[in-house]
Amino acid sequence: MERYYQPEIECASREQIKVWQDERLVKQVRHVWDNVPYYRKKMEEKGLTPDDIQSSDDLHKLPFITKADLRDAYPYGLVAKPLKDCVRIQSTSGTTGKRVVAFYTQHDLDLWEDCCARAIVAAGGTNEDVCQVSYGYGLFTGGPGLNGGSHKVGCLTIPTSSGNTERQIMFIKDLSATILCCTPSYAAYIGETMKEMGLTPDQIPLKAGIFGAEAWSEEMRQDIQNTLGIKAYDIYGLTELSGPGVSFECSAQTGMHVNEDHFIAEIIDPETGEVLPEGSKGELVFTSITKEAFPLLRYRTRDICMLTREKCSCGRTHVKMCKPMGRSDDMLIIRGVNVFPSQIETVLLNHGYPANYQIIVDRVKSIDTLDVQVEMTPEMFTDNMGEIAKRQKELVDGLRSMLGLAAKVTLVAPKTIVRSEGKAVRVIDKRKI
Ligand code: DLL
Repeated sequence: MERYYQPEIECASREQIKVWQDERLVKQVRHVWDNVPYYRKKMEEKGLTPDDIQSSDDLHKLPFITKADLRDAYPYGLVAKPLKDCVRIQSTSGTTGKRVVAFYTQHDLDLWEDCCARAIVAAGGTNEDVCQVSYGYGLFTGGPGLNGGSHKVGCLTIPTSSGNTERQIMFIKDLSATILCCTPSYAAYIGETMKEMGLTPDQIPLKAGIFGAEAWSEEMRQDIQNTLGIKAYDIYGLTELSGPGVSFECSAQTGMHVNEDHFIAEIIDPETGEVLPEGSKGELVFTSITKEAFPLLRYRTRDICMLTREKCSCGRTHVKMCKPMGRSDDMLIIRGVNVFPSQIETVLLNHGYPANYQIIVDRVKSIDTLDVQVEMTPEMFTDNMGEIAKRQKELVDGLRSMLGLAAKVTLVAPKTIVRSEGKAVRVIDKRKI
């Protein structure tokens, strides 16, 4: 039986959701107009006043906010509440440019934790569960978000944070953790380490995992589910909008319900900014309609995605987004061809390889090169050169038919590729250096 954390909201009628969105958007636009000069200026530049926004049907009139705006306004330029009312900051793990710093009032934290609690309950969590949170704690939103959600559900919460993998496994076993929250790449690493320790899925008490913060394929989901003997649920979010819990997966495991009472989702054409009809693939844009301290209107996420309002078997009524198909800014353009790392991952996993790989892009004599290094599992390891060459060719062929591009594939020995405890770094683009 499907369980919900806030059934009256999660299963509300579409009409009710529209009423909430209309009222809250109008209020939010007034709030930023009154309190954020940066927003007021952007709206004035478009000739808009709050009176132009009467309902969510007028959303498309508002200007977009981009990461560049966040940098321009860094650090306090988009804060909509006096700092004395703000109680927390979180920040992105971004390695390039200025970090994004997001602000929260106590009320914002409370709503964020509700969103994470919905995700945990959708994954089958109750107050009988032991929930191990192995996302990083600190500035990264993963640890604090799921930690708060786990408390709200009443789970016994183990705040391990990421790293120290053997200790993670010791806690899972000794304290009988039933739910694991971490990045999918770290879940795969924990699974691999358990296997090496001789543990089989039936000896591991876990029953569910809530994995997100990075792109992961369906094939990787199957792999993790099999190694850990669990059901693996996706969760999505970004620091700018609070963190994990903007959307989450239910028992159907076919996309993530957006918490539409807090966020309005749109899909736009990333080139023209035009809003696309339901079912189209494009850039995901979110408007936060309940946040007090750091409200963002029409924030361009750069994530490429699709939305569907098809009826879901779980009974939830909120719109579903598919797994993000990569980021428009993570897309590699190799010899003019658009390549998403997730496409390469799909080919590798379909051929039975683990998700331990690295993509190295370079430019030699003005020609782009794509080199994919893939780890063999201990079972498939061989030093027979003929066999290795044959397998490499199979992958080259697979990549050519997926991408329409010639790649070089190098099979490497087990354990050669560095494991990730947080978000995995899959791509090294030497062309930018
Ligand atoms: O990654 C928040 C989070 C923490 C989500 C824990 C889920 C679990 P940022 O570090 O700001 O926030 O990164 C946000 O990560 O725009 C996506 O590109 C990517 N991302 C997040 N969740 C998923 C997911 C957190 N489930 C950026 N699938 C987003 C694919 C994801 N990509």
